[in-house]
Amino acid sequence: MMSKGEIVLGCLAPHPPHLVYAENPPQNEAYSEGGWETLRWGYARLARKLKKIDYDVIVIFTPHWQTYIGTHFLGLPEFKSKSVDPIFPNLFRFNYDLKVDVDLAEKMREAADETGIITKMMTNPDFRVDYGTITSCHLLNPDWDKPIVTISSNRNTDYYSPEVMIEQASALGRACAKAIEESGKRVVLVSSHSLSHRHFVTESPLPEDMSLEHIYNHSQYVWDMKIIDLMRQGKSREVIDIMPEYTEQTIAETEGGGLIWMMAAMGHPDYSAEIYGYQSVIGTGNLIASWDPNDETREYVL
Ligand code: 2X7
Ligand code: FE2
Repeated sequence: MMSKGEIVLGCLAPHPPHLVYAENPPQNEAYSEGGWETLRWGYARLARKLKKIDYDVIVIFTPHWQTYIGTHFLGLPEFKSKSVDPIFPNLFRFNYDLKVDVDLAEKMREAADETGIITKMMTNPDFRVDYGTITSCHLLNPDWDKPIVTISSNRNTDYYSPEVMIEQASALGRACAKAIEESGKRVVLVSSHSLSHRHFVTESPLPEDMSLEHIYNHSQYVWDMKIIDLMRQGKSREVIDIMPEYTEQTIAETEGGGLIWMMAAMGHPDYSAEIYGYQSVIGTGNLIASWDPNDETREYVL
């Protein structure tokens, strides 16, 4: 009998395109002099941990693939194109060629459908994968040697309320966890987003000029620290409970449902999150963190 599949790690992986720009990978057309090292070095450390973990596929939830009717899943074995950030085309024009685990995507779609969630597979070969998926996946696994599945963000917060988002994204998380278990695969979950999200509306002449980078305001910083403190203490349920107020006060990118989805899929961990770094990008708050269900490999990073 096939052994049960499992979630081997959950990652909170912010996706400012600035971080890819700062790395100067060959896939990106723009050129930079660096920047945002606290986040990039944190990502590099988490990427090294991932290299030591035995896993089959990365499943990533992104707020930059926004769907208004249901939840969509990448549904073709390969997507190849150029992803251009609509706000920062000066920083991010990334040539990607990525592989999808369609079998797992279909299983997750079916499990979600069984619980009454509206779902769809994305089977348009010309579909352009969003920069959230590409940025988080590139920084976690620059070798791109694992298949991925991207899950869209159904706009429950905008359309209904933050409370409805908690209900819907949690149901989706539980359905994905069930499908993963039945698949027999070892899966890394990724919730791709920043925390607080008020940001500057003008860009400095040199985007990577770190003398101009700082959090947008102090309240935003205090809220982010509150969330990080709860994560350190293993209080993931409390993080979800205060999320409606947090999201409203800081316009946080948690509104997309990614963290809610991941915490529900992982059964709301009561162990400490591993913290890899926190830094502002054009004034937004960005945290890299992971949840390692394995007591033997879980680390106290920062
Ligand atoms: O999508 C983003 C983001 N979440 C944060 C900062 C800057 C740009 O893009
Ligand atoms: Fe974003």
